[in-house]
Amino acid sequence: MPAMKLALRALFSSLFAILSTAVGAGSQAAPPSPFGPVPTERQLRWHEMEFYGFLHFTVNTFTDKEWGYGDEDEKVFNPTGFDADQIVSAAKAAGMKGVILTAKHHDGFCLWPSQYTEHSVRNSPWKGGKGDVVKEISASCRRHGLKFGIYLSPWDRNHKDYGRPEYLAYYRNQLRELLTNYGDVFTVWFDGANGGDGFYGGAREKRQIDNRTYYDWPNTWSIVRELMPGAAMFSDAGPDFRWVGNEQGIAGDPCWATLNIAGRHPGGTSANLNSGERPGTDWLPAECDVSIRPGWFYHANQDTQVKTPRQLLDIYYQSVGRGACLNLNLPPDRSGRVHENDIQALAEFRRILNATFARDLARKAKLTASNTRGGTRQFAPKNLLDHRRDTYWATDDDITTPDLVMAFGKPITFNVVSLREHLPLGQRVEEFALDQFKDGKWVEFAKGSSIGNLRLVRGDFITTDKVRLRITRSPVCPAIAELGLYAEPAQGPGR
Ligand code: FUL
Repeated sequence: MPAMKLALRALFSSLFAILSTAVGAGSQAAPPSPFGPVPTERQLRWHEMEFYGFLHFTVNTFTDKEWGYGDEDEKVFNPTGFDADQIVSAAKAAGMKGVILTAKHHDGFCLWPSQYTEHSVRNSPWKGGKGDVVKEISASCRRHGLKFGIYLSPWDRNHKDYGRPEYLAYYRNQLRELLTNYGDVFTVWFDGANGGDGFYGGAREKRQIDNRTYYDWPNTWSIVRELMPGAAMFSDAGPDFRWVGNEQGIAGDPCWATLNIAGRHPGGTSANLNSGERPGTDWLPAECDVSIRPGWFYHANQDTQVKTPRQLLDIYYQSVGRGACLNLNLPPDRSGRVHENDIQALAEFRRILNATFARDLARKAKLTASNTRGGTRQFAPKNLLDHRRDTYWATDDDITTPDLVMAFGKPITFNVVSLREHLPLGQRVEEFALDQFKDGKWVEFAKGSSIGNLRLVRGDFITTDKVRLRITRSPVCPAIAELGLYAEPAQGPGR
């Protein structure tokens, strides 16, 4: 009998070898070539943030203004119970991964004791002139595991030299202070509002600047690169991420991560910032900035106008869910804390998001793709379910419109589909469609175009035992990192 056993074993092992070659198990295939502009490491880290917050806080909080003229007495800045941990905890509880503080807004008042001006917290009664908001917020971020970013307004309505070359030296000195004394900074936010009337050291006049040339941005950006190489820089035109073109927090559909950067500059045209441009010469993804209240700064008369949890959710789906990052402003009040109404709205918003994304209903699906690159495990559809950005399903180079079927074995009910591309290979897919298996046939329930960092398709509830993804237009083979299905929890009536 041993001879028979040996023969059987030989037969099985050759059968196994044939099968392995057929499905390509264990074999390797080269990854797809990148398509178009691709993100830098710095941009990839920024994409992973997805949701962070602004903190607009300065003399305006106490004068009830949105834009201070620049002649405010430092003594007006006097929060009665400033609590950095309360502010940062509010951001953290909302699910934010970082906060960006207005270290200096257009009024020129500095929230840190800058050695280059008297117009700062040092001359305010707060903490007897010994306070430093930048220090307290950045330290609290470190304690709570949030990243810290700065907003340093280029337009300065207080400074006597604004509009002249001397002001640039002042601005850059302040940037250096902020980037050397307060630990790690994940982003520097360069605002585009420019020029006009102001105090300007007592001149009280109108100063117009040419925002294409005055700021000499490349030399300011190089300071950030030198002192904080990991920081991603924002402006209307990058260099690392762009404004989305509105202050409602809504990205376009589509919202491409690419843009033609030639001829653009901070404070310049907002054409196509909402949708991005395809083809585009540069990877320049969008940030959606919006305030939780009508104003950027706290105004007591807006306490009843805090966005509702449902409004915040709609914004989330139209920003993060369209491949952008969401920068949601939480303005501290005159006590120096985030108001209770804002905290409550954020808590319910977070509860709903957590309940939605706690369980990926596709995680046990059986996946069948019309093609897998090289037939290898390395690019197999199961990579779609592991919630990792670095593994992905890809097809052979000549297969640009593949299908993928997810079978659940029993009906599942969902109303949100998530898709993510593997960004290091560029933004590839141009159109996709989703089908449900209904009454014995495939029925389309959604279609879309840009995917990029994330695409959340949110619609009516669907119950089905099979879902199909069709890539319907792509210039190259797709590289998809994630495909998930989720169900929003039931919500009460009203908004
Ligand atoms: C704008 C500013 O003028 C607003 O005050 C606010 O800071 C917003 C985020 O950016 O350009």
